[in-house]
Amino acid sequence: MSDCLFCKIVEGTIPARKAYEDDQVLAFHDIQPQAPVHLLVIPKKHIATMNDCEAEDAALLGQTLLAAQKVAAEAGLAESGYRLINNCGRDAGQLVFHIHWHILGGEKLGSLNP
Ligand code: DGP
Repeated sequence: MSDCLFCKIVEGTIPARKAYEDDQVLAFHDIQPQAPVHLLVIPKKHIATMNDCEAEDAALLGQTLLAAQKVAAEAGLAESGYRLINNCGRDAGQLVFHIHWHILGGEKLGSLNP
């Protein structure tokens, strides 16, 4: 998609510090890290949000999550743990409308429990 920031990172027209890449998935460091380790994992295919996923994307989504597992392990987070977050839409604070998962770790993260 021509005006999508993350598609431009996939194409290489906007630089990013890549952590993982295969034929369908890319992971790179977030430009505004919210934790000592903050990576983004995306399918290369442009899907705007979680709401836009279709049944035909099931394998791609699985591949993206397995890549996230691998990236987290390579970042040294497998034992200590990490948070995997997808923001979907306005109320979640989604800013980039190309589906992505944040990997956050490297410190004890705040509890999500009330
Ligand atoms: P979200 O709010 O879930 O849409 O998160 C978007 C994330 O994308 C946010 O944490 C900052 C990151 N980001 C925005 N622009 C760039 C960029 O040009 N390069 C990189 N590496 N990350 C970016």
